[in-house]
Amino acid sequence: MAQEKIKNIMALSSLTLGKNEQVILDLGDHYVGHFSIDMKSVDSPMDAPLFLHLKFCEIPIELVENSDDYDGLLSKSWLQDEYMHLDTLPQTLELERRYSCRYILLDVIDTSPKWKVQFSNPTFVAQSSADLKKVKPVKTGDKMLDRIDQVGLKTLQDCMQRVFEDGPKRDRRLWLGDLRLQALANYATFDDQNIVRHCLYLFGGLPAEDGRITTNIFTSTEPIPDDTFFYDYGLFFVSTLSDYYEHFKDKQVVDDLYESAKNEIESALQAVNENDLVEFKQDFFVFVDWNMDFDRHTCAQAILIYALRQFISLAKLEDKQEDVLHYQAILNKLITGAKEQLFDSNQGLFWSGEDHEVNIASQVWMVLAHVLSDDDNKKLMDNAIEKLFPVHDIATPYMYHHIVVALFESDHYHDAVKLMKEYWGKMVDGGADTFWESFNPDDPAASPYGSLSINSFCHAWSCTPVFIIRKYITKEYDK
Ligand code: RAM
Repeated sequence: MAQEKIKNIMALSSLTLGKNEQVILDLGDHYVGHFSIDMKSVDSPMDAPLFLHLKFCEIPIELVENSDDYDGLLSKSWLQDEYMHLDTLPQTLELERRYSCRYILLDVIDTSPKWKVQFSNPTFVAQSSADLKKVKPVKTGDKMLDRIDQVGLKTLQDCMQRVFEDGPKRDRRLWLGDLRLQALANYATFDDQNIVRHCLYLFGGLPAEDGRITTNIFTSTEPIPDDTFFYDYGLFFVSTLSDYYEHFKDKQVVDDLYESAKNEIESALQAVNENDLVEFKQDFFVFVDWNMDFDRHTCAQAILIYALRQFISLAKLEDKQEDVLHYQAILNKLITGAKEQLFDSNQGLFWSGEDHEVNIASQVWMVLAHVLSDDDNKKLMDNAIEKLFPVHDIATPYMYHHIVVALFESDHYHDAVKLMKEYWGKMVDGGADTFWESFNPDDPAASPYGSLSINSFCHAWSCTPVFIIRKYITKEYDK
C-alpha cells in the first residue's frame, strides 16, 4: 500500500506503482457513474502486461474486505471488483460499467521488476436524474436532523436514475416496496412526476399471467418483471397509485391502472379466511423487514386494511359505486376481525399468529392502518413503548421508517424524533455519506445475506427522513 496521503489529485502522477502496490482515490462523497483514468509505464520498456485490480467501494470497510473470501447468499458478481490485463501503455482506461462508490482502489497486482505504472487524470462522471440544487435543505434548528436530511437527500438522488433503483450498487432495479417510500420522499423534495408515473406504468403494465403484480422489475434492458411475489409489496402498488394521485391529482393514471389495482386487491383477499383474518394457506411471503424471525400475520392484516382504504378512495374517484360498497363491507369485516380477534385487551397490544406472538411490527402496522380510534391508537403506542421499546432486532431502515411514522401518527412526537435521531444519527456518526440498506444498531456488521460486503450502502428505502422531517417536523410538506 502506498502510504503517502496526497491531498491534491494532480499529484497522483508523482506516484509510480509496482507489484502489490495500491492507491485509494477518495471522491469526497458518494456518487454513481463512470470512471476513467490515464496510465503510462515508467522505467524500462514494458516487458509484461499490467495486471490491475480496481475496486469501487461505498464505505471504507469494503476496501479492506477481500472479495475472494466472500461467501454470502447473493451473487459475488455484485461486488464492484474489476480485474484486467493491459498489454500496452500508455492508454486511457474507460470502464464501461456504472459504479456506485466514494472510494476507488487501484491495486497493482503486477507490472514486472523492470517497469512501473503511473496513473493520472482520474475522472468520475456522476449521473442521476435528480438535481440536488432544486431542493431547499431543511433548517430544523437541530444539527443532527439537518445532517440526516442532507444524507437522505444524497441517498435519494443517487438512487434516482432512469427509474427509482433500490440501490445503485445492488440490485439496481425497481422494487415495489422501495418505490412506495421513494415516491413519498420524492414528493417532498425533488418532486419529479414523470419518474413515478413511469414506474407505476411499468408495474401495472407488466403483471404475471394470473394478473398479480411482481415485486420488482429488471429495467436495464427491455423491462422484465421478476417472478417473485410478496403479499405486502403487491398491495403497495395500490398504495403508491393512491399516494401519486393524492400528490399530483393526475386522474388519467388512475383511470389506466385502476383495474390492475383491483386485481391486486382481489388476489390479496384470497388469503382472508372465514373469520375475516389473513391466513397464509398458500406460499405467501410477507416482507415487512429483513428480520425473518417474527410472525407477520397481523402485519399482513393491517397492510391489507391500509391498502384497501386507499383502494376504496380510488374506487370513489373512478365513480365505481358497486366497488365502493363491496370493498367497504370487506374493509369493515377486516377491521372488526382485527379488533375482536387479534387485540389482547389485557396487554393493550395486538398479537400475531397461532402462538399469539407480540411484536413491534404488528403494533406499528395496526397504528398505520388506523384500525383503532386516534385515542386508542395513542394508547396502543404508549403500551408498545412501555413493553416493546427500546427497539431491538429490526434489521432495516425500511421498518424503522414505519416505526417512526407510527409514533408521529399516534401523537408521540418526542419519541419519534428521538428514535429517528438515534437510528439514522448512528449511521451518520458511523460516517455514512448515504444511508444503508440494512442496519441493526445492536449488530452493525449484520447482513441479510450473510456478508456485509454485499450490502448496499446507498439504499433508497433508507432516505425517508427527508419526507418525515418535512411532513412532521418542519411541516413544509402537507400530504
Ligand atoms: C432487497 C432489495 C430491495 C428490497 C428487497 C426485499 O434485495 O435490495 O431493497 O425491496 O430486498
